Amino acid sequence: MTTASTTGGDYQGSVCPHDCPSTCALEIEVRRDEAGLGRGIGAVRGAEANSYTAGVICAKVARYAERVHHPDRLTRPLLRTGPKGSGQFREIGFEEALDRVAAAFMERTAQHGSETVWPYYYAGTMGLVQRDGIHRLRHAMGYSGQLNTICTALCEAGWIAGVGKYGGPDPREMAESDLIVMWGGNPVATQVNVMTHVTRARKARGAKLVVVDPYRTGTAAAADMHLAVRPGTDGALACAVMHVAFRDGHADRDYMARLSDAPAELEAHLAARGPDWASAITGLSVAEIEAFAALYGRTERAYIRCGYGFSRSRNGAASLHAVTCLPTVTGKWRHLGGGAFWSNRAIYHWDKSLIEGHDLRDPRIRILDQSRIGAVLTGDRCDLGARPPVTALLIQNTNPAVVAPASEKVRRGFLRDDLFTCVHEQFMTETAKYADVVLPATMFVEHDDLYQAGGHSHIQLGPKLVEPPGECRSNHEVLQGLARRLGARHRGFDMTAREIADATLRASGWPGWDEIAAGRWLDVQPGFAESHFIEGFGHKDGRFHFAPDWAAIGPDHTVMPDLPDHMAAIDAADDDHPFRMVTAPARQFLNTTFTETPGSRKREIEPKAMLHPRDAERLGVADGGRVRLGNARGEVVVTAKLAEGQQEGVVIVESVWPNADFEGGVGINLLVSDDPGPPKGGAVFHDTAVWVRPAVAAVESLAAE
Ligand SMILES: Nc1nc2c(c(=O)[nH]1)N[C@H]1C(S)=C(S)[C@@H](COP(=O)(O)OP(=O)(O)OC[C@H]3O[C@@H](n4cnc5c(=O)[nH]c(N)nc54)[C@H](O)[C@@H]3O)O[C@H]1N2
Ligand SMILES: Nc1nc2c(c(=O)[nH]1)N[C@H]1C(S)=C(S)[C@@H](COP(=O)(O)OP(=O)(O)OC[C@H]3O[C@@H](n4cnc5c(=O)[nH]c(N)nc54)[C@H](O)[C@@H]3O)O[C@H]1N2
Ligand code: SF4
Ligand SMILES: [Mo]
Repeated sequence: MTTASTTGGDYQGSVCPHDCPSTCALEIEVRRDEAGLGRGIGAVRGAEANSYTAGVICAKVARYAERVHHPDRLTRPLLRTGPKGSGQFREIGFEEALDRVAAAFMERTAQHGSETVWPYYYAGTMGLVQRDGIHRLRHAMGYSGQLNTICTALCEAGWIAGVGKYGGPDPREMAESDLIVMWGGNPVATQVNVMTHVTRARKARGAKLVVVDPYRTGTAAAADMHLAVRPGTDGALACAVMHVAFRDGHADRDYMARLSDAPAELEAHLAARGPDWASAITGLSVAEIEAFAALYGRTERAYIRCGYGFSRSRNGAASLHAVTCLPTVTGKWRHLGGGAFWSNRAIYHWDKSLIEGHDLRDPRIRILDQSRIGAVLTGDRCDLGARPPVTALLIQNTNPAVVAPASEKVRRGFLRDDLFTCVHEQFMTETAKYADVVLPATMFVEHDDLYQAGGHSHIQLGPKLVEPPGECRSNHEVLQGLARRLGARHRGFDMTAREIADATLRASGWPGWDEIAAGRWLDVQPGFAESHFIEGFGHKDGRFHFAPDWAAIGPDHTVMPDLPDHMAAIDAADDDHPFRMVTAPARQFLNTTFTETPGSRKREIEPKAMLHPRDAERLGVADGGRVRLGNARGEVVVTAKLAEGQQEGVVIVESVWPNADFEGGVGINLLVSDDPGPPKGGAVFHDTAVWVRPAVAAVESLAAE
């Protein structure tokens, strides 16, 4: 798609590559040289013609030119010259850099076996070829596997437990709902397009928006009702709402008899879980719970949009499952604009064998937990057993030195002398600073890729639009270079990224690249009956499961509740740690991406701890004063910000700021545990008990002594 622009460039179709369920359809202004080659980008806007994006994108991506043309972008391969983490490097050639990486991998493999190399990646780009191609090298070489737990594992477990399939009512149907419940998510900051469809419903139908979130986010501030639960108590709220539905005649018994597994057991189980019970756990008043339950009970077209936030606790999978039970008890899945939604990932039915090299996979190779990178690198026997240590890393699209839990362990791991680390990055992140070899990476406008959307239903293409700066290479090109040197054989290494994308589309039953490009995108939302589970849910018996088979989902299943419940497994506050800390996403950042762009930094200003004014008063802390937060893992110092709209005993630190932006260079994930959330792992970023003290008081009391 090419249209004229007013500022000289032409607009080309693309798609936002970032880890955000909105996966916005973009139009990017391309600046060209005399020969017509794309040399840079100008304005970035949302595609009006895409029915989900509807012309709206977030501010941080609208400013993308400042990221592509950032003066600090990495453009040359670097070799470490100073101590690990010092940031001292010298430039080397790309071929030499790849030679060194391959030699290090071969040398360590000879010493310890192939599992000693851990290709470590995540979702800095969501393009299927550039993100997931690393598995092809992994499988070809027998390198260690990665269990992806840093983001979606707890949601996956909770959703699949009841529904049995990753899909649901078309997210655009929110515009036709009378009640949208945003449960544990903050789309104003994290996926702005949800708000487009909510706004449509409010304008056209007078729809209500209810937000369940421990603090007054931008989304909560815009809501008709904000339920400021204590973190990690959503299961209790969900149970009480179902209790009221049974009590007040809003339960759809015919529906449950037809399409659920254990409605009678559920009703009996919920008898003791009413609003009084839930009030004591959630900290909401009985009146708030009754009001929400009544509104939900009487509204047919009620759409629950599950965010990720409330899953990031030790009981997160149980809580998510409990929430998905609501539309089943009340039969709301049947209605247009009704039901619940988390992710549409199953509707794409990708055949990723070419991208990931499935044919080469050896099931005997160990799989290491991504969120426990600190434990793995510091040799924790829980993770390694009797198998070899990890002595070499290839890292693409992720910044674990900042984003992973228990960051002190991560730091110690990266500092190990016997560890060889190659980081392929766009910027000198804190992870890249620990590397022995840093390789410069392309950005999405500089390489070809294929994208799916978790939060809607479009397959989209992101073609290469501009030439990369300096020597930047795409992930695929780096993998090709390493494969050649390591002797890894697979036809995927001999194809271009676009050829792989095209072949993957066709193998998955979709039209090829050119055909999709001609139509700009492909909307693959299944029809109403399938999306609303009219003929049945995803399990073999076609029923929604109130009593999940947790054992089929993950190894740590014995701790899971038999029926939806408040699972009291959280890091509860106690006398020594009276606050529950949530590290919710900052609006102008995307994880740590955009922490390098001036437009985002100047709006976020600095890391802050949001405290209830009464807590602040009790602590003797003023707005703008410094506070120290701590637990057994350590302490961090941040600026206090007084905030109404959250309960006392709750502290919010919006994230993910670089560690370097905190006093002493230790970031917020120092305090976050790397305990795996059951039943199949998952990082528990919003499940941390801490103490809070005035930061200056400690110094004063020392002085007084
Ligand atoms: N601006 C911005 N956008 C982003 C990101 C970002 O960092 N910044 N990150 C991207 C990524 S990787 C993801 S996965 C998505 C995540 O986007 P979301 O689905 O929005 O999930 P979270 O980021 O975990 O947190 C969302 C909200 O959950 C709330 N929350 C925390 N604990 C609880 C709880 O126990 N109960 C309830 N009810 N709510 C709770 C938090 O206060 C927060 O407001 O966003 C993506 N978009
Ligand atoms: N405290 C706290 N911690 C959190 C969270 C939280 O809510 N609170 N959220 C968690 C969640 S949900 C997630 S998903 C993780 C995400 O954590 P990460 O996956 O580490 O996400 P980013 O920080 O955005 O890092 C992505 C990196 O990929 C790089 N990158 C982008 N595109 C490419 C490319 O094409 N090639 C290469 N080689 N590199 C590229 C970017 O420059 C960036 O540095 O963080 C988690 N950490
Ligand atoms: S809302 Fe999400 S998908 Fe859309 S442009 Fe922003 S980060 Fe990208
Ligand atoms: Mo995420």
